[in-house]
Amino acid sequence: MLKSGFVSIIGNANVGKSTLLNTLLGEKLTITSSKPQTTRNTIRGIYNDEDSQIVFIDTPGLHKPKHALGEYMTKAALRTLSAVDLIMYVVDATLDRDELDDMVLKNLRNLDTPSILIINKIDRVKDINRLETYVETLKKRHNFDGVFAVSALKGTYTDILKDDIKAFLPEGPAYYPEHMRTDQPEKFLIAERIREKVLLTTREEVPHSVAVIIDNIEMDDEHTHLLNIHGTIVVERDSQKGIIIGKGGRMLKKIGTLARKDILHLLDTKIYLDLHVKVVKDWRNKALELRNFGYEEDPS
Ligand SMILES: Nc1nc2c(ncn2[C@@H]2O[C@H](COP(=O)(O)OP(=O)(O)O)[C@@H](O)[C@H]2O)c(=O)[nH]1
Ligand SMILES: [Mg+2]
Repeated sequence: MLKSGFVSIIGNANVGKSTLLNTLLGEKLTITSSKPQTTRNTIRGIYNDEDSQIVFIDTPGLHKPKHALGEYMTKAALRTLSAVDLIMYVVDATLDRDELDDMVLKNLRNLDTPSILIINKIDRVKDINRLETYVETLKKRHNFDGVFAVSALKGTYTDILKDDIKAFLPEGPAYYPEHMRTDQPEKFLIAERIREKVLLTTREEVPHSVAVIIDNIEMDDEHTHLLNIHGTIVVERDSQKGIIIGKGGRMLKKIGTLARKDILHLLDTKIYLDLHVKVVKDWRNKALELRNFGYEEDPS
């Protein structure tokens, strides 16, 4: 019998939720970065093997909302919790407290859903006593159904974790066809790869001010099998547009080159990537723009 179910990955920004998802899936699905609030949408990553299908739900990090975008992200994260089979609460092993633990653990207490504590980044732990104290505090605040220490980045103990996750799942049907990797359309995955390269190459407020839209994807012609992708990088201010384009267009070229390589692996096909930069003033606070850029209310 197949074991199947839904598993939510929650926790503060930057603790390694998306990295853990990619490692558990065995491939890069969601983008990651050292900048907080990299993940903006709820993304499903589907894991299949002979005896299980696990649908992981990667959520934006929970945090105190500052923008309309931030509010959307926190709501999206909390809404997924009541309907899943297991909640994975991820913390960073190198920290000894997390300002959101209180808020999150309070929410977990009111749910019937089983939850496990994942202590991530153990490859970076220097003070084991401090970590033990932190874990004890968390365990006192919430009665977790399991505690796991892993390194998502290095893949340490993540296979054991996967087996234990399966043990929490009921017997059930496959919810998605076996070849499906995610519920997100290809356009979204492509746009995210481009946004990841912007995050990688820019600093301060620029990463947070960027949205990427794919305007058009078309096959060049049947013989070359070259996929033409036209995308727009949206920013909030003229000065940010200048930064993204760079001197003599150098920055945009760099972003394009990095993104093209990555998308080539994603789609396994040759591509031509054409990128433009556009200013939409204050888009993060405008409901209509949020919808246009793909951050709409999730109906589920
Ligand atoms: N050293 C170390 N770094 C990690 C680990 N997991 C994630 N990271 C890094 O932490 C940062 C945030 O990761 P990300 O997955 O985007 O976090 P998210 O915001 O929780 O989704 C990135 O720079 C990752 O490379 C880990 O196990 N060890
Ligand atoms: Mg993330």
